[in-house]
Amino acid sequence: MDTIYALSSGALPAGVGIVRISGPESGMALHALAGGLPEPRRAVVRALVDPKSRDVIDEALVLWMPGPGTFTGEDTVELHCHGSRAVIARLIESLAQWPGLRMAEPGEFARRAFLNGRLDLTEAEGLADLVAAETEAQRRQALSQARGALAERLLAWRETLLRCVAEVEAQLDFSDEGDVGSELEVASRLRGVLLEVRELLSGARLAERIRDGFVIVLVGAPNAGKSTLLNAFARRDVAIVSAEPGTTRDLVTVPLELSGYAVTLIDTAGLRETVSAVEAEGVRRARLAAEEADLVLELVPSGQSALVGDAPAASGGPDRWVIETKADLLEGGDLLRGRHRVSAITGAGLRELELALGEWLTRQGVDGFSGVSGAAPVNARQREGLLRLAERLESVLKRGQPRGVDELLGEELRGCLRAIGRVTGEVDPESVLGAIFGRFCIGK
Ligand SMILES: Nc1nc2c(ncn2[C@@H]2O[C@H](COP(=O)(O)OP(=O)(O)O)[C@@H](O)[C@H]2O)c(=O)[nH]1
Ligand SMILES: [Mg+2]
Repeated sequence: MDTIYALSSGALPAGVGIVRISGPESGMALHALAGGLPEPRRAVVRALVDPKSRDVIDEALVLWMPGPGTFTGEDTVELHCHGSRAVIARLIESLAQWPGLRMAEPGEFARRAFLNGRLDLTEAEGLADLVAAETEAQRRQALSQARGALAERLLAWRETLLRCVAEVEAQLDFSDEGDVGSELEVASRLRGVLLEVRELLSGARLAERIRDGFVIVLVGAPNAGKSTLLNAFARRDVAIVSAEPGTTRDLVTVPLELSGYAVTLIDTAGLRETVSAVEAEGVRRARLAAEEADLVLELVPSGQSALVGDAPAASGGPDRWVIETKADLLEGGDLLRGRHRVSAITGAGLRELELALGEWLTRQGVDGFSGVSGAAPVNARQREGLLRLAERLESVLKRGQPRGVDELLGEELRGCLRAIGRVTGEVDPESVLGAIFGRFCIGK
């Protein structure tokens, strides 16, 4: 096993630059650089000396952490140097000369942690999400995932299934006839697991929205002021604004943060009949985006009636709000209940709309979280894995008339265990690991 090293802290220059070393040679490397090994897990200040030239590279805070109780499970060293490009370059150059040492690949520290059983795949994904987190809700969710919220549930299900397998095998060994009592017992345990899997799956959509952003789509007639409102929220000129109707054709997407939640705001082509093939495609995309959104804002110039009106949202479809635009052009006029009125020119109503959106997001988050206890699947891989597990459990439970414990039942239970193993990474093709760990940065 190679010993790997990398700059694990951020862009240089910085106050501190942390170089991490992991693997069997890390103790030797530290010994050579710092003139000895300090007491394990105690921060000490040492001059780091290039073993060949005897040049002092830097004075650093040094940590020696022998495995296996480390992040990677291997012997690990951390060198907290002055965060200058020259210091880090010189240190890296020095480490590169050591036989058995090489620069780490992206995600290689985390990959070793996974291979050494320090993390399962869901915890590793949580860690990648935590490093990438930009909003408060993302941070909370990623941290809970990295600390094993989902992993714990998977482990508990695995134990239950293993107990069922043991029970089935014991029955097969000791009796010739299928034991119906044991089969019923196994079925009741499986039902318990299935209930929990379904409960977690019910939180999947919200968890994925928290991770990837809630989708809010602006729709309305041409010239309603959609692109102007998008720009106002983005606080920069993202979409082209023009008095010419039919200007926006493609979807224009802006990532935002509102009330601690990640949001993707999408501007669309104005909805109208058109002879232009390009614009018609834009209208098609607009309708599609609105169908898949979490919230649709229908923009209507103040004083005009809405396209779809203020009809309640179709059940299961996205929420729909009517936003009256260009309030500055209207004198007086009552605002219908439940509507918002804004002017992108004067800024009137924008702050209120933003607050209302924040409240809506918070409601989604709070409602969705109750009952899920932060263990929901947070990405498509996890969701599909749990769906497959639920299907397998359902098919075992659908055996129809109890026919007693038999070989087939044991096989089916093993199928369920494999489905769990695929989520935790116990059973996994190399390509999945590559895709997951390749997403990490170097040094993680
Ligand atoms: N007076 C006024 N004009 C606006 C406002 N918002 C947009 N407009 C104008 O309405 C026209 C169409 O705006 P645009 O954002 O391109 O509409 P879209 O077709 O819905 O994207 C442009 O000339 C804008 O300057 C507003 O709040 N007040
Ligand atoms: Mg537009």
